[in-house]
Amino acid sequence: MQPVGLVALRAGDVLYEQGDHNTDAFVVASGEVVMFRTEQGKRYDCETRGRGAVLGGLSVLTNHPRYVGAQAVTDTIVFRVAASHILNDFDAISPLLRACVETSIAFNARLSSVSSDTAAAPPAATPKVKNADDLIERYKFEIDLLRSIAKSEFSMVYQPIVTLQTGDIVGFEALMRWCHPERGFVPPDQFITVAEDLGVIGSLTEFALVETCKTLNKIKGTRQSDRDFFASINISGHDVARPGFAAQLTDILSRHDIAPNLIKLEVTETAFVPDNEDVLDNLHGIQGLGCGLSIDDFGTGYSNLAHLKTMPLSALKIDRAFAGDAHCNRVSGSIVSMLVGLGTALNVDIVAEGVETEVDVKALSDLGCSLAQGFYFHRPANGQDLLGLLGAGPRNPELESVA
Ligand code: G
Ligand code: G
Ligand code: MN
Repeated sequence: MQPVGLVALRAGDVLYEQGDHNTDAFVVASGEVVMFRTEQGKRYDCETRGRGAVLGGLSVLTNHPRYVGAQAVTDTIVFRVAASHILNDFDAISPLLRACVETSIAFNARLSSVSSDTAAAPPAATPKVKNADDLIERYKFEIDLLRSIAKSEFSMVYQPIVTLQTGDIVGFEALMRWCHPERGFVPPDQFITVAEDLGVIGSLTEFALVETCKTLNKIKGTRQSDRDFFASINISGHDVARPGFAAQLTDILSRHDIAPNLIKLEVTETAFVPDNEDVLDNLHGIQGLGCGLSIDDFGTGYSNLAHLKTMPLSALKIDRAFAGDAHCNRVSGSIVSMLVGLGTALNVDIVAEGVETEVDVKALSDLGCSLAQGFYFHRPANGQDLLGLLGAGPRNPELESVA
């Protein structure tokens, strides 16, 4: 079952009854719901809740049957949010905040038991949800993302990676694009983390791997098949931590008949902490298979340099925060120069990202960088345009539709 869904209620529909099992909570998107409880066969209406209110959250957090029932007063739309989704989020918040919530729940429970002893409990105030719009926007985004994953509304573009000195293309980075029918283009920075939170990043990673393999096969079918270009694919820290990821990668490459040494996987340094068995198994699996491993945006996270000793690395990608102003900023220049030295010592490639001008090219080659990527050379291109850039039309157009 998907972690988030939409439920449309007609006026009078009961969403859940007091005592029901609590598999979900709900967020009101529009309309109005009355909370009611039943005692000795008599119904008591408590309060009504509107847009942005959370229903059923307390029983999810306490793992208690529904304390009260919920019924639509008008035609109402609610987001259904799986209990497991809420409990995962709850586990991820700071222990202090979690303790505050748990204390409030316990306090609330004590208050209820006191007030049910005294005959006339004062009516509870309707809670005001300050960030209702944010909450609703977030759930709409999650639903759109899940629907787009189901419908495969994603594509890949490819940005060439070149030899800095000559501009010759040696490989490319695969970048995901989400073009939603109503939202338009949504940047990966926005949807990748949400896909990670929802636990569906694996489907997107699989899509990136499969599409890139298909593109490599199209390149194989061109005249310049004597030259191999590598593909650098972004994966998430969640992928590296998922048991069986290396086996899945092996399977995809063998199904598409792709030599593993043509694939480099890019992981950001913060996600790249080999601190548990599954991560280590995957890293060694990837290394054993013969794929490269690059650290993305190097220098921007909290690198534990000790990890460099143990990790099977093939490249460090210098974040554009440094590469882009190495020509005019002494600190950035020193950092690039230090990273080039580190690359030589570790025997790994150094790729400068975000190269936009000729001045950048000159500064970075003076500092000893050998590979680069950026708008100065090429913008990300779709698969067809990439084939053109690699300097070869299809050897046989029919081969292309086979690939
Ligand atoms: O579905 P869930 O059990 O999470 O819903 C609990 C909500 O109902 C909470 O907001 C809680 O404060 C409220 N609630 C629980 N018992 C009562 C009650 O006796 N009276 C009122 N007014 N609200 C209640
Ligand atoms: O496409 P753009 O350059 O805006 O990408 C920004 C960042 O989004 C990339 O640096 C990368 O970290 C992330 N990203 C892009 N495509 C993918 C992808 O297919 N998978 C993952 N996990 N991250 C991606
Ligand atoms: Mn990257």
